[in-house]
Amino acid sequence: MASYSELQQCVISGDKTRVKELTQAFLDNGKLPKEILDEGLIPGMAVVGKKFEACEFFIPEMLLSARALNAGLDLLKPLLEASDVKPIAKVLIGTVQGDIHDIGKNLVSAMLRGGGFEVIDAGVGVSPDQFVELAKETGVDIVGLSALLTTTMTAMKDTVQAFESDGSRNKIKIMIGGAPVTTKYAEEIGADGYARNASAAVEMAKKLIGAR
Ligand code: B12
Repeated sequence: MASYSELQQCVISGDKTRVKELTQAFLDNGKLPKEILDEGLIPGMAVVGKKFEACEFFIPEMLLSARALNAGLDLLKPLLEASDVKPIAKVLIGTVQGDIHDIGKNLVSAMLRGGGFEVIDAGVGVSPDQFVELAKETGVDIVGLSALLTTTMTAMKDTVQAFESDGSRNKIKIMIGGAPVTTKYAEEIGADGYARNASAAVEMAKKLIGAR
């Protein structure tokens, strides 16, 4: 039986084929999708981030690792999303303006769906006005903002303000997440909550709509 450290290594080396094989093997052996994520895929990607910071990895390596991670996620997503309960609330989620990182957002979407939420995914690079428009069109209860760059975090503040200016801020709850974001930042910009990972995002969403 393969180990989670081998799966981590394959994410780090960007070996898409092997990541897919190992993820499937863990599933065949009865491992839970969430465990495969938390013990294998995500820690592997965390190492990639550290290597990038230490200038040992550059964009091409990061992209290869992201592709490898996605190959595993593709197998896990349907299982994380499998849920036959009636949606408890609607969530609009997107990566903020200027930011194209979407792996974390996609994971949060999958876990929210699995947690019984209906999710409308606005994609990446979503401007404050687009968030406001989409939230209106779809009548969502919660808006989720994702940012992975310190330079795009400020777009979260602009988005909260766009809801304020529009007069629709009191109709929705806003939760934020992404590597550079913190609870303190959520408080500072007037968001309703922050969650550090996809499972915590589901808990936070339930808390925000009072369904816990
Ligand atoms: C993969 C990756 C890329 C890929 C993205 C592929 C894709 N489709 O997403 C590529 C190669 C394209 C890329 C590009 C860039 N990247 Co990049 N990237 C990463 C990397 C290695 C991993 C991110 C990731 O997917 N992590 C795995 C997921 C599962 O974790 P996550 O995103 O954090 O999401 C979890 C939580 O944060 C939370 N969450 C996320 N969103 C939300 C939303 C809500 C509502 C909630 C509640 C929770 C939540 O739940 C998620 C699941 O658990 C990080 C390093 C890191 N450690 O974060 C750098 C990193 C984010 N990138 C970085 C940089 C600098 C860049 C570039 C600017 C590089 C460049 N010079 O061009 C560009 C930016 C392009 C742009 N405009 O956006 C820096 C940011 C530094 C900073 N402080 O701003 C990082 C931190 C690397 C580093 N250590 O320096 N990147």
